Amino acid sequence: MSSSTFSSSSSINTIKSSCFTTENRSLHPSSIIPTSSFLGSTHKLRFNPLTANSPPRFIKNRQIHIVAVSDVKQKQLKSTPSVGNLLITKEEGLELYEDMILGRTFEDMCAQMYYRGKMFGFVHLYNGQEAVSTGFIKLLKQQDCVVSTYRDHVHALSKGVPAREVMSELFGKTTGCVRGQGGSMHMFSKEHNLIGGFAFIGEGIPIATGTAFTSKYNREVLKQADCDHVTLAFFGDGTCNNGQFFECLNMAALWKLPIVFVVENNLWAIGMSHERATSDPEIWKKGPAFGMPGVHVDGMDVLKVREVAKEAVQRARRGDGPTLIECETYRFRGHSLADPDELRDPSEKAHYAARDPITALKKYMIENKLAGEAELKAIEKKIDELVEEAVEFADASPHPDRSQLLQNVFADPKGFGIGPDGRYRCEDPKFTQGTAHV
Ligand SMILES: Cc1ncc(C[n+]2csc(CCOP(=O)(O)OP(=O)(O)O)c2C)c(N)n1
Ligand SMILES: [Mg+2]
Repeated sequence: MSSSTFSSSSSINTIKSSCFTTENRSLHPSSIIPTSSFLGSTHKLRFNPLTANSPPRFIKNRQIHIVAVSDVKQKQLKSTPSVGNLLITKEEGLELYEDMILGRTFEDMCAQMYYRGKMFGFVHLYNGQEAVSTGFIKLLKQQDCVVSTYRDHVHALSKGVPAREVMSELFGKTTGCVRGQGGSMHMFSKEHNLIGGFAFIGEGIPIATGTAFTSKYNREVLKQADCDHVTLAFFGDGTCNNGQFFECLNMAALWKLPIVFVVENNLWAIGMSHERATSDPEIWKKGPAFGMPGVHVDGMDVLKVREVAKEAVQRARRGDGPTLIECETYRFRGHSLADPDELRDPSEKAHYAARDPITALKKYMIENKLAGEAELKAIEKKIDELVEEAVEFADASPHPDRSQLLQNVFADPKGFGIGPDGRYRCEDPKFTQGTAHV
C-alpha cells in the first residue's frame, strides 16, 4: 500500500462558523458574528449574495484525490534490522499471538459454558475474526474508544478488560464488567473506554461518532491540546445496509472526526449472504463517496490488518479525519450459539478454515524465526490457565440482588408494568420465568 492512500487535503478544519442551523441563511453574512472556529459546514453552504456568481465552494473543496487499495504489500520495518524485511518485531508478534489466542480460547470456553447452561440469552462468538480485533485494538491507547456490536467479547478482551470480568458478565454475576446487568451483548468498561456492546445493528455507529466528536470538541473548543483520542467503530457487513451507517459517514467526513469505521465483512448477516443483500458488495468504495479513504484488507491476516489500521489510526490522531476499512473475514461458528449453521456451504467454510488467522501468524513467526514452537505453546498454556481461572471466578461470584434490576434504568420503571396487586411486575419473583433461553 502506498503512503498516499491516506493522504488528505488539509489538517483540522478551521473554517469560521456561527451556527449549526440553516435559520440564518437569509441574513447577510456580515450580520453574523462568528462564535467558534469549530466545524463550520453551514458557513460553506450559506447563501452569500456577494459571492453568488462565483463557483460554488463545495465543489472546489471536494476531496476527489482519495485512493482506495485492495491489498497491502510487505514493507521494511527499519526498527528491526536483525529480522530483516518483517512487518513486526518479536515482541509485537508475541503480543498479537497472545491476544488472538486469548480471543479464541475465551470464545471456545464460552461455547462450553453456554451449553452447560451457565449463560442466558443470545451469545455470538467471534471465532475466525480475531485478526481484526487484535490488528486494530492492540494499536490503541487506553483513552481511545472502542464501540462494538453484540459480537463484543473479544473486542473487550483486546481493549484490556480482564477475562474474568468478561466471563463473569456472561454468567450474569455481580463481578462482571457491567455487574451482571449487561450480559453477552452489552459489554462496557469506563476504565478501558469500551463504550459497548450494542445489540441493535448499527446502533453503535452514532455512539462512536459521538465519542469521536467529543475528542475533537475537547481539543478544539475546550483547548485540551493533548486530547488526540481516536474511536474505532466495529460493525458487520449486514449493518452497512442500515441508514445510520451512511448518516454517520457523512457527519464524520464533514466534521473530520477522529474515527475509523471498521467493517468486519464475514460475508453473512445471520443467514443472508452479503452478495444478495447489497447493491455493491464492495463496502470500502462507500468511503470515497463521502470524501474519506476507503480501504479493503484481508481480514484473515493480522499483519495486513495492522498495517492499514496503523495508518488510519495515525490519520485520525493527526486530525486528518475518518477512514472506512473493510476487513474481509469469516466467522467459524454459526451466527449465535443458537444457530445450527446449516445454510453456509461446507466448501466455503473449509476455504476460510484453511486461512485461520492464528495458524497463519504462527507460521509467519516460526518461518521468520520470531518465535519457536515451545515459546508459542507456553503462551497457549498461559491463556488456557487464565480462561480456566476466569470461569472459576465467574462461577464462584454472587448473582446480583433483585433490587439491582431497576438500577440505571432511566425510563419510567412503570414501563415494567404494574400487576393486580399494585406492585411492579418485575418485583414478582416469577417475572423472569419463561425468558427465552436460546
Ligand atoms: C436494528 C436491528 N435490526 C435487526 C436486527 C436482527 N439482527 C441481528 S444480527 C443481524 C445481522 C447482522 O449482520 P452483520 O452486520 O453482517 O454482523 P455479523 O453478525 O455478521 O457480525 C440482524 C439483522 C438487529 N439486531 N437490530
Ligand atoms: Mg456479517
